[in-house]
Amino acid sequence: MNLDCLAQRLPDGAGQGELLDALTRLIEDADEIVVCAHTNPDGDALGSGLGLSQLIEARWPDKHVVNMLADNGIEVPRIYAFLPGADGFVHPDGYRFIPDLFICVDLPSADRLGNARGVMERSHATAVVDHHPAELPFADVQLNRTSAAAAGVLVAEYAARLGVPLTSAMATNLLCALVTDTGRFQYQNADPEAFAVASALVDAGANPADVALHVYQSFRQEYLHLQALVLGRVTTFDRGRIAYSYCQLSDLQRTGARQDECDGLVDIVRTVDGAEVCLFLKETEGGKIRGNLRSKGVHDVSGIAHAMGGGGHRAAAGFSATGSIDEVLDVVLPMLRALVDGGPADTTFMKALRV
Ligand SMILES: [Mn+2]
Repeated sequence: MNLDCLAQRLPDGAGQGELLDALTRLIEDADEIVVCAHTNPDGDALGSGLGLSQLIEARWPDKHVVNMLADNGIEVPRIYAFLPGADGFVHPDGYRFIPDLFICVDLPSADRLGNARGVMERSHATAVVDHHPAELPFADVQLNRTSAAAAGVLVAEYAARLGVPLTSAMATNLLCALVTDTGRFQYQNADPEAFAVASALVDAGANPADVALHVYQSFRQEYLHLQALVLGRVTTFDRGRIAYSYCQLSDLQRTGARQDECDGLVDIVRTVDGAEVCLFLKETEGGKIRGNLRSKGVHDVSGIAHAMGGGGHRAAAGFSATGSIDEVLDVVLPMLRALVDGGPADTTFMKALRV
């Protein structure tokens, strides 16, 4: 499928064509452009950001486009280091300029910009290209299409609208975005559009086997030992409808696994037969607990993430909380039980735990 076919499949940018044109005007008015995704970047954050910056450079070679990580002092997670352009990210504390345009990708809230928030705030103009449910708009051009399986889908759609042929580098980045956000095309968001875009990306030179090799078949032994610990702790309750597990900082020390390797652990929990909703808790430096929620069916877990001060999609959401893993379980498990049983949640302790 070529880009023309893709443009036909996405005739009006699924209703967002005017916003894409508004984004074009912001880009045309800018010289210095920063593209940045959310803190703790995943495959969609990195892939869609790199794909978008490469698209802008292809269409407007005179623009200076900078890819920024939201956090100071972090590296691109090693499984994503193969992405074309991944070696070119800058950190907020190493960037002294005032951008004409700051584009957030895969980011529903300025809160998740981490250290890059100050760079956005000093930018002359701002834009969002995202597929999370819109929270409070925080940019001049706010494109949130929740039906898109990944932010990378919106970037592919933008390329089609601009009529810019995808390079194999762009296609690889966008395919990584799509593969990871759909859980290898296994989640509920793996819709016809996701497959149509994937087809166009493979046509343009992306190699699915190569993406899979780096992202899913290149784990360090230390990480696999951590996986074994997390697997050993999988617990179900409410007749197996709820499953959870967790990872403590001491587990990292014990196995030698690294914090940035832990993002896929929630997917272990969701493999439990019969589990309708899943929770994975990860203890992080500074006494915070990062929570990942997943729904395998009809339940919408985003409300619980919101109640905990986080956000996300109905089938995949997250939050941060203070307290111990046990304390967070004491708060979130009753909410999950209320969700699957249809009853009211006990949120008595929520305020105390919110960050
Ligand atoms: Mn995403």
